[in-house]
Amino acid sequence: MTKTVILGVIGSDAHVVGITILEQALEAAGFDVVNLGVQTSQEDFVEAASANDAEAVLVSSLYGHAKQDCEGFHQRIADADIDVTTYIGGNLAVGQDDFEETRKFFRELGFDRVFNSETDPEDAIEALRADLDMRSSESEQESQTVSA
Ligand code: B12
Repeated sequence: MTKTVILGVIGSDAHVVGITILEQALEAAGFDVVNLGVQTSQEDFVEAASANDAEAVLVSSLYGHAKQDCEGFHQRIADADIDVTTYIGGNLAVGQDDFEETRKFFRELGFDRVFNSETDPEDAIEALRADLDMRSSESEQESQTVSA
């Protein structure tokens, strides 16, 4: 069955090239992609996920303000009573910080996976295939190998 994923750049961020590449790669891999484009609010991500019965929400952020833009995002998802896998990727912090710290921060916010700006779209696709296929089987989920 085709899986629907929501894709967009959060906050006031206008960097469009990354999500365009991701959209093309995801579509080529057989996903139904709803690309919300740049400067997308938390509310729009949640509404689109709900309206399209999406399996996953992929948030992109390049301009260094992802931490502020994503505060409360998972509470909104919970309030909307939807069950989606959430990924975030891009240049998630200002400057060259320790990415493991950044990953930890966003995992604690509630994102299932956190990707840096070196991510090959195929890595995200592999992770999505693993996560979305395994939702019905927790034991399989534990054995999956992609690290993000
Ligand atoms: C082009 C560019 C711009 C263009 C954007 C044009 C457009 N409409 O897209 C313009 C000139 C408008 C611009 C503006 C700004 N920019 Co700019 N920009 C860039 C630049 C040079 C390239 C970005 C790009 O297109 N990369 C190519 C794509 C293919 O790669 P990508 O975006 O990284 O996406 C890939 C991965 O990150 C990953 N990915 C991205 N999102 C996600 C999400 C998920 C879920 C997953 C799995 C993966 C993933 O997969 C993508 C595909 O491979 C980068 C520097 C750089 N070399 O990256 C700076 C950069 C992103 N910009 C930066 C900044 C600071 C700004 C401004 C704030 C500058 C200013 N003071 O005005 C503004 C912000 C404006 C705004 N409102 O967004 C900084 C961000 C710094 C930070 N995070 O610490 C960077 C890193 C430059 C730098 N070294 O300082 N920018």
